[in-house]
Amino acid sequence: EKHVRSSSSSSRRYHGTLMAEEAKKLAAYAAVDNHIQVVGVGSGSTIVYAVDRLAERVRQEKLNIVCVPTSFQARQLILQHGLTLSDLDRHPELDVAIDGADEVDAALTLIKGGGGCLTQEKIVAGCAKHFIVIADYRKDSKALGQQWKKGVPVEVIPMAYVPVSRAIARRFGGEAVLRMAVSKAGPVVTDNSNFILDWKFEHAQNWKEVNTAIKMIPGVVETGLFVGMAERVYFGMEDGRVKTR
Ligand code: ABF
Repeated sequence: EKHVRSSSSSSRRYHGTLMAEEAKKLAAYAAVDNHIQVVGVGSGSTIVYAVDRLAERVRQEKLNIVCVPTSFQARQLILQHGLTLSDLDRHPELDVAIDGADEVDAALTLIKGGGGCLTQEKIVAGCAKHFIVIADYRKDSKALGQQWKKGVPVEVIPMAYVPVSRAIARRFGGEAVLRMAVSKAGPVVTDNSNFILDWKFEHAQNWKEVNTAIKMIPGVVETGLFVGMAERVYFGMEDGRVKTR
């Protein structure tokens, strides 16, 4: 009887414990879902300030943040700031990605990849619920090409850089030039072990179509045209204001 009683009371306790555990789990999940932010961290010189600010807020407000890098540089930044490093395996859905740009037009079409990290930047931005761009006033443009004169970066598989360069020029005009290292000792090699062509286009185009068409050329990994991805851009202005679009 004792055994039965104890078993029934232990089964009640067990049942109670289970309920409590479920309740704990509910509370924990709600907190994590509401408060852990998964943040994509872009590349370049502007993003350094964003990571400074993020790290400051993490310290001050004890924010629970996990960071997914877009490049080796971003990974180093995250680690140097003591932020939690993650990846798309563990966090394939990001709350927000923040990144710089080389040029932003009136429709929020971007040229990116001046730093050579366009492919991972586009992957991470594509996984984010919100993609936010940060730039100084020099990147603000009515139409692509008015401010950024170095062309659209295109990441290519090394063996294909000549045929891809020819195909782009033949089809869209202009010239697609292999990006060389500053030392001129050889081509720039991306984080993905590929080369970069800088396509110096001659006139404005339908960027959505051009982006799709270039991506279809065998050997092209990704283009630095970000069409319909940016949700908002913050420009730091010369007069100390912040302009958003
Ligand atoms: C990356 O860094 C790029 O795609 C872009 O080329 C560059 C912008 O750098 P910065 O913030 O230094 O102008 O975001």
